[in-house]
Amino acid sequence: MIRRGDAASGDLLSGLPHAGAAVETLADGAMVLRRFAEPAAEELVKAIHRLAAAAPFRHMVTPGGHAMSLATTNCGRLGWVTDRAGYRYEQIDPLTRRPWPSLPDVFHRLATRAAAAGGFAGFEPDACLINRYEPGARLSMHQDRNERDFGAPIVSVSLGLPAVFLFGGARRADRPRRVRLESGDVVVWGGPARLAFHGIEPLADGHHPLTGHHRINLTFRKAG
Ligand code: MD6
Ligand code: FE
Repeated sequence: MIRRGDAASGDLLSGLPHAGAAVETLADGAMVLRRFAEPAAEELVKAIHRLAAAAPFRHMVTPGGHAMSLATTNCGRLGWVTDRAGYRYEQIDPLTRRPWPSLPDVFHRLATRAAAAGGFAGFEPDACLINRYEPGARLSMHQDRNERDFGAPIVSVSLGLPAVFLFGGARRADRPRRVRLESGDVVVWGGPARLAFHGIEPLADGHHPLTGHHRINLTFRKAG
């Protein structure tokens, strides 16, 4: 289903409806808010550069011992980490041994407005995972299940190079849909879709004015 010019997707900077916005339903509880973050994209990328100066991007290691192809950092009270000991949330960045940088206002504003536009009013993120993909980087099919409360949605923001998002069902074997995500697109994801399997196909080479040859994804969660 596509609704053009939905008044629920407000322009982040002016507070006015964003004329280009459209909502595409992926499944019950999951939708793409096309270009919802576009008005804030430059501000978001600037904030990401500041955050990465305090908590650098790094290639985390999976519990199986493989370095991830994408580079990761976090902001917010809790940060998602993986190493040989497993997947979990930590208040302290294991690389810098300091708390993660706090959630910038522009991040918080975007995440809560997108969640509300997607039907999840009252979302209060305490964690933002920042993933940076270069050409060839991918994310294999997984569920997001390290958060305490699956009642809260996830809000996922794409910036820079486009990617193919794989959106499956509650079982790993469910055949996924392929959804192209472009800069400014926001996926909101909760309720009956909260534990759907999903992943990102290997990033195609390219250049984007905002991010050069990278795609950056922000995922906001209520983790604690
Ligand atoms: C990405 N996203 O888009 C990775 N997880 O780079 C995710 O893993 C994800 O987009 C949960 C909900 C939405 C997502
Ligand atoms: Fe995920």
